Amino acid sequence: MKPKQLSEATLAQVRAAVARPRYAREACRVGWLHFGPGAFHRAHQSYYADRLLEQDPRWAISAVALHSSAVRDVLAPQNDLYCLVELAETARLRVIGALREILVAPQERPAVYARLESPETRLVTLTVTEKGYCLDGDGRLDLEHPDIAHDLRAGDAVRSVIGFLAEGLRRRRTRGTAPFAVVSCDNLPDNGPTLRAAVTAFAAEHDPELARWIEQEVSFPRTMVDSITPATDADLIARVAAESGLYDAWPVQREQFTQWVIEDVPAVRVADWAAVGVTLTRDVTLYDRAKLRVVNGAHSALAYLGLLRGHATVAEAMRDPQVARYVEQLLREEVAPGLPASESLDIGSYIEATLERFRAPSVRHQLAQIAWDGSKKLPVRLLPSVTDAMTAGRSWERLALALAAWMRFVIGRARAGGALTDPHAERLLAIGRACTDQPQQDVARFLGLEDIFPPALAGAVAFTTAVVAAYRGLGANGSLPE
Ligand code: CS2
Repeated sequence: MKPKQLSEATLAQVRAAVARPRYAREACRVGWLHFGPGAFHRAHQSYYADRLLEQDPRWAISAVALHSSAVRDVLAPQNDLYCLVELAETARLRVIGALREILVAPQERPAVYARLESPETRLVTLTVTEKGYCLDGDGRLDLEHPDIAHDLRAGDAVRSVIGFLAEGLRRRRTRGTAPFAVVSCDNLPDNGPTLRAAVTAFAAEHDPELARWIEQEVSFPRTMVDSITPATDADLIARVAAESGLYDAWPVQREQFTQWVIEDVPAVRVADWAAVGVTLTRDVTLYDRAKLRVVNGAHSALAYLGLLRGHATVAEAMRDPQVARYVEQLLREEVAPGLPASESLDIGSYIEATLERFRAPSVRHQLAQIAWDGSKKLPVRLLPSVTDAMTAGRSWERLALALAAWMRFVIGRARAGGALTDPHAERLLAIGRACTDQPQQDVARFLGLEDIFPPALAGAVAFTTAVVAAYRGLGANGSLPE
């Protein structure tokens, strides 16, 4: 018999081992607006909100989906309740009650603006992935990006998160309402300042006064977010039904480890973050760099190399001794020397802990999921380590190998006639099809993509030579040079 579906009405029937909201949901108020209610948000920021709500009813979340209505539609019969599975040898299940509503922006703009304007909204967070920021190759707002070009002419009928933030802030300023803090939770270096610059640039196109106000009055703290969140699959749905006794149509899962570091500015000191395990600190840059280069850099390297070698998950790739050795050397010898020594973060231990997380057999993290959007990920995860190594005259063969593995991966997809999830998919697949296994020419085709490889780097002979050598050594099936 199919179990009953999770909802307010059935919540009391969930098995005792499953944690559930220890607060009255109906008494909670929305103080937090979030753009992008994907799995990462539901496994990370919503979990922290759920814990904040145990002591403070102001932190229920209104979540805004920018494009698809899928999350809203699936969670509606569940009153926006869903199960979070914390993966470990013995998994822990928790019903999260922090989502108060899910709005689908193109259909519900007035409701989105009402939340953006409300004085009760003190915090706006984002998980819209790298591409959601509509940046150019230099990390600045791309005014020619189709969504931005559209939004600049759209009045308040915008579709990008940048457009919503600028219009929401304009309305608050007009009404004399204090601004909210805007917290980017995406894997971008200097995510706060980058977002501030993008929103300010957008506003400046119509209203330089507004741009100045945003620049001076609105806080965009930097953050570092970390928790490995494999996509939901049928196994997870079945597991939740079996272990909770209720059917959840869209549960989420993540490793047990979770971290959130936010830059300590007055505008975020509105909640008791310490009580729920969130770190506020003056200097996030250190954590942010280490996270992007170590965790995300290694992930992307593992994804492309692992897929070429026929592996499906991170843990499986880590059981391949050659891959495991490669990643460890990549991190210890080529990435770590580019990170500043610090008393608050020991890079050696950080690397050790990261590799341990990658090895965890309970976390089935698909390499194909990490391989998405390579054109947006490589420039922030791997190229900064390359530039540092080149400047310091250190070797960076393994970083070059990761870039070459990405090229081989794209070529493989193109030849197989397969799809590629990437904002530059069409251009990449065309390049992949044009490649003829001549290392010099193949690599040159990729390095010509200025959005990914800054011309100053791609034009450096030392850079090209190293990537060509790595590409030649790698082979089409990811065989590693001894
Ligand atoms: C991963 C990240 O999919 C990816 O590109 O590298 O989602 C990674 O799992 C998280 O950033 C970990 O915090």
